[in-house]
Amino acid sequence: MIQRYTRNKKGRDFAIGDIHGCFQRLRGLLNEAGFDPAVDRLFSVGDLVDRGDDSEQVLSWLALPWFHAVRGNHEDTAIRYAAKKSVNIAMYSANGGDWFMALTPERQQLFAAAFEQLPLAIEVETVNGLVGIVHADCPLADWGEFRALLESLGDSVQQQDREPCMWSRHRITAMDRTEVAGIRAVVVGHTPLEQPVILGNVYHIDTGGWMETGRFSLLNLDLLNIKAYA
Ligand SMILES: [Mn+2]
Repeated sequence: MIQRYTRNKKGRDFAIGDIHGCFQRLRGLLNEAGFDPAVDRLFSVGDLVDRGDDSEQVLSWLALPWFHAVRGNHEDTAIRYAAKKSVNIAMYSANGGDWFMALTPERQQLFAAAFEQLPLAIEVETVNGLVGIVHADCPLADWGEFRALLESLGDSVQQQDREPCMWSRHRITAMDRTEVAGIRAVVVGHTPLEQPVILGNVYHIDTGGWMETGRFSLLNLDLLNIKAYA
């Protein structure tokens, strides 16, 4: 449920907002950013699929040694759909899930198995301390307590504890600037914004790179600076 990455002493670490099946665009911006797959690492805030044209490429991206992602609500929905748990079909379709529902059951299982490997949270050691990544929000006031919750409960983390990590919009809606204690910064996506928004030490970086008019934001985890890519 939580994965930790030790400091990258050879290259740079970046976080990217929601990709939503726009892997071709992502490839372009990585070239533009001079991303070096030999030494650099890219961390995704989740929501890898749905909406863009390249959702099926997610499996080959997840197999890359320099690409790591947390689980977004779209991956969560795919897992639930493949497991025949209750999913609001109309909403899933409206949110871009048609490609997934059109797959054969075998292919759905293949994607769901890959998504089930994705943790709810990632920790990255950086030059100035630990940075946490979660799709929607850190649901607790202290990152250490959040980590303890994820570690103690493992796969049996209850739905009421998992949901806010992947679905919550409370912090951004309320413009709540309360810092998450016990961590240098927390990086989230989930809510598309015109510009990245930093509330306390929580970086909201989904700038709708998957939208026609949106941009991708690439956050350097050491420097905590953000560059936008059209
Ligand atoms: Mn989302």
